[in-house]
Amino acid sequence: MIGSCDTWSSADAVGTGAEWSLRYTHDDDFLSISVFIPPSGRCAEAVRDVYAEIFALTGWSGYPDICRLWHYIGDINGANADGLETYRDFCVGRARAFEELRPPFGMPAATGVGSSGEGITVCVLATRAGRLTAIENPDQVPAYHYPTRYGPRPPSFARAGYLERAEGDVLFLSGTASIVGHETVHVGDLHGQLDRTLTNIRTVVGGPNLARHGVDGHFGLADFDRVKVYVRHAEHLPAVEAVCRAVFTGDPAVELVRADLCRSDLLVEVEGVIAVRGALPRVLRRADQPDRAGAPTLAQAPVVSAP
Ligand code: 3EB
Repeated sequence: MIGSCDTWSSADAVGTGAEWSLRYTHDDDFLSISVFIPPSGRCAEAVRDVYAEIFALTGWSGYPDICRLWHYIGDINGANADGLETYRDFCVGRARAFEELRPPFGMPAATGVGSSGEGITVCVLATRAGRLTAIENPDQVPAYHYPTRYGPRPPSFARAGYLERAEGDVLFLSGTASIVGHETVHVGDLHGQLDRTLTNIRTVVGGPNLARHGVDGHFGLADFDRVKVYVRHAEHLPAVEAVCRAVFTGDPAVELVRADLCRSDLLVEVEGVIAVRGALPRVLRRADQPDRAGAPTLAQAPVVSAP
């Protein structure tokens, strides 16, 4: 990934700080954390340690539920010093952290994509604002049960997270790709992958699936307020943009990013946010989308950017 940066702003008073290797900022309801893991021949242990710090900070600072994680991984499909793919090495460390430390919120919604820089940047959004439910997709094996042919330890994430809160619920959709069961489908076929990705998204956010998870709600592609699309090959960007702008009709900010993806056969991955009753948390509004026209932003969180 290159040239992309999420700026999270808040109209509330924010606090900022640093603890161990973490930098963080928070308002009343949300805590955002970013951390950079420098490049090395093997990353699993450093990833495990950073996750231990993240779980410790979210726990004792009183924002216990991690509603969203983003991982920007340099040389994601390259090999580490042992010949293991960087993404698989990363998954080993992350799985160890979840096993050893057993966080209270279950699996979080996440994205894991390549970065054009070196090392790994992890961005976290945690909350104390409501009740968080992990959502799976019945057409996909839960990522944490993927078989070992995709790596020694499986990825640790849920397909979505549903946050019920007084101001309005928020659905955080994880990075979603053309995977059925645990297998990549439509290998080498951009439009096939995009169609399957959109089908997976409809299934995850649809009423029957949410009801299965005890969540009252039913959504479609038109309900998304934020959409980000990661595209492996730059020449695919125009076609992917045309399809996405046609189906995400809720006038969200559809952002497209060129990025490598965690399986070398994946061509496209889509993530997003649905804010029920328009209640997008302030930390998820873009700097150019203030919640009241003309209202100044009192304080701005540190920019979280992928290298
Ligand atoms: C997949 O479904 C596609 O490792 O955190 C999507 C979202 C993917 C998050 C992660 C990976 C991750 O397996 C890849």
